[in-house]
Amino acid sequence: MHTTTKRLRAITRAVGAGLAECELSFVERAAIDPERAAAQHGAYVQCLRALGCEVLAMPPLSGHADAVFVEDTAVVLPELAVLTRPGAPSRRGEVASIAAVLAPYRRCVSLQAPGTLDGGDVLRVGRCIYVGSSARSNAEGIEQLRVAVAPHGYSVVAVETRDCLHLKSAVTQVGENRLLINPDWVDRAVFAAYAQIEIDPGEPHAANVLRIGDALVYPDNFPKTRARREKAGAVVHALDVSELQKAEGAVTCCSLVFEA
Ligand code: CIR
Repeated sequence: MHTTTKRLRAITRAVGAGLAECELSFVERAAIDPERAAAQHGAYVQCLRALGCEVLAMPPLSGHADAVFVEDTAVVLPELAVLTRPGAPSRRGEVASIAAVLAPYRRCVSLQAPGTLDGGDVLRVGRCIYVGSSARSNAEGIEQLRVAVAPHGYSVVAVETRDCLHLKSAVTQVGENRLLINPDWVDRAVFAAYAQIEIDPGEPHAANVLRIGDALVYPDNFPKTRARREKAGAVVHALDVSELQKAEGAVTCCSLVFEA
């Protein structure tokens, strides 16, 4: 009998030459070195491979400065993929090419105007999907997500964020029942059901971690928060993503990781 084994896959998109024209909301514009950004992204992709992902690497998308941040274009669940309608109009043209890559692996449904939603606002913990109610994700987009996922047993909880771009700027999952959180940017009471580890207050951007299996992919410029995780026994892969951070990117945003 033929059996297929599922494996981890990660969609990524190479850094485009126009990254410096990116959208910025809470970060001051600073010169971005495109070659350095590409090298940092290359190391990130290598890290995903080392962690067992088959990387579905896409070429840059011309005319779309932020297209490297593929996370914002889709919410990939085991049962289906929800293609988003990103909150920034400049980013909506990124979605079609991601849909084409996802189609062999998942049934895809699309959010419709006037709904908007960025994948960076979506934090799934088991069957609960928290969605940042942010400048990028509106009530209509969150409601459409709820309708799409409810038949599969997921609940959707809208969460207010403040002073940050996305919900996952403020909180991500670092363990089975454990979150890393910046309580200045999101109300920690919303996540009272989980163990919470606070970021070091001197590292406000440190809450965004990419968890692959038990490993954590993490920027190398948050040493104090990282030390807290390592002390607790976490395996942390620290990467220099400083040029991507200038584009208000972080580690979750550069991939869509799923099993298929
Ligand atoms: C933007 O503002 O849309 C991009 N410059 C950064 C997007 C980062 N996305 C993410 O963290 N999910």
